[in-house]
Amino acid sequence: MMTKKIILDCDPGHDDAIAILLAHGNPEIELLAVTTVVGNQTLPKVTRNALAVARIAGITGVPFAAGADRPLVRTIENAPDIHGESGMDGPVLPEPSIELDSRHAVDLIIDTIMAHEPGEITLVPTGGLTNIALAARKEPRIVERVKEVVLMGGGYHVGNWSAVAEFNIKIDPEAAHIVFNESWPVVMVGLDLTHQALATPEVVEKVQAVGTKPAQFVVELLEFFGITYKDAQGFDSPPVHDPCAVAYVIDPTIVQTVKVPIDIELTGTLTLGMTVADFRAPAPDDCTTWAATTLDADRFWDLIIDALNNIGEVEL
Ligand SMILES: [Ca+2]
Repeated sequence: MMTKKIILDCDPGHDDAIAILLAHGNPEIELLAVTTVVGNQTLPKVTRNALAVARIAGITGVPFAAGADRPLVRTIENAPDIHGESGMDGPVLPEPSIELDSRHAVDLIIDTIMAHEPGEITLVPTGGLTNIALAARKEPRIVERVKEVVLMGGGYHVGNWSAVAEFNIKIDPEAAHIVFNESWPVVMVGLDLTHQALATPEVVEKVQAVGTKPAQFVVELLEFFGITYKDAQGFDSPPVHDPCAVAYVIDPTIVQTVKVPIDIELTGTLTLGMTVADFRAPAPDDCTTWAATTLDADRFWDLIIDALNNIGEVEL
């Protein structure tokens, strides 16, 4: 089987943690590197969380590297109201058992892409786009070598960090502007899609039934996430955003997309960080952006359960 090689750039983060587990546990994905970026919490916190997830999932032999500790231009915004003070509140986290790669995340991303053939690697950012923008600026040759950028962020008719802007885009809109305007294909797996990935009580029960420590970890993540999403955003069940981007890479028939020009608002007084999608059809020939529209939620959750079954029991 041809595996799909990805670099996961993330800010764990409850849903980032589940994205890491899905990428590790799905046989079609080859996880080449995990990089971290400031976002849901400070860089030291999200990096520590990523390493803890590696231990919980039994991930070894995959480099983890820390990246940007602040956005390109803006002051740091974190999301403790959603993810808690640690960035991954809920489960008790083990001490990490692997060491961070000594490289900056941007250099690990560049080195990994340049060491592979053009068209081999998909970038999967599930946090702010600071690292990805810096990598594109530091080594512009990566842009034509990357197969596509499949990112969780944005939304074409809904926001969560303002009326019209999503957190990952809003916290570093200049970085997002760089990423969306490069010539690589960008698939925006935004809130319109991820709000269909709801961890209902039935879903949590299925995860619990897997009966392993990694599955129990996911249950505890979802329980905490459920409480904050109810309190802060009024959701009955929390939307599990980040693994939707990984699911698209695994099987694009689970996440439908439409080709549509998308750009990032940098100057709006009410709309800063909005992902402005121009749905006046048809999309022009030079359009390189897609927006995710419709999720097959049953098959999405099956992927999560299958990944947990593949990971099996992990002794801490
Ligand atoms: Ca994230």
